[in-house]
Amino acid sequence: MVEGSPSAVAVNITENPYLFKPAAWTVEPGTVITWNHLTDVPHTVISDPGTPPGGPNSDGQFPEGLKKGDAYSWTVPDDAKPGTTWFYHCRFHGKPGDGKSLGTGMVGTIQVKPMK
Ligand SMILES: [Cu+2]
Repeated sequence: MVEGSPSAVAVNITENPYLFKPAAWTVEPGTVITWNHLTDVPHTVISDPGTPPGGPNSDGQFPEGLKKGDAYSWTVPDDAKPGTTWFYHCRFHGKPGDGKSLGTGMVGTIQVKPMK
């Protein structure tokens, strides 16, 4: 996917307070999501326990967390079903939910567009 195409979206990691911005995206399967790290302290993008397998997890690429200037990209699986929802959190600044609801602190949501 080409950056800037409708199939690519971005989440900025910002400070004061630490946030994923926007905190929620609703996207089509195959969308590339890129988290851009813009603060001075490390952050992570980790799917909450209980969310569907194959969700975002920056630890594979950035085991110590993303640092300033890093970007982590994850592609929504092509076979993801409408309405599939991944709640995620930063393991330094957020608390995961139970897989069915959003956690607290530095958290976000990626949802596959529900059926019309
Ligand atoms: Cu963080």
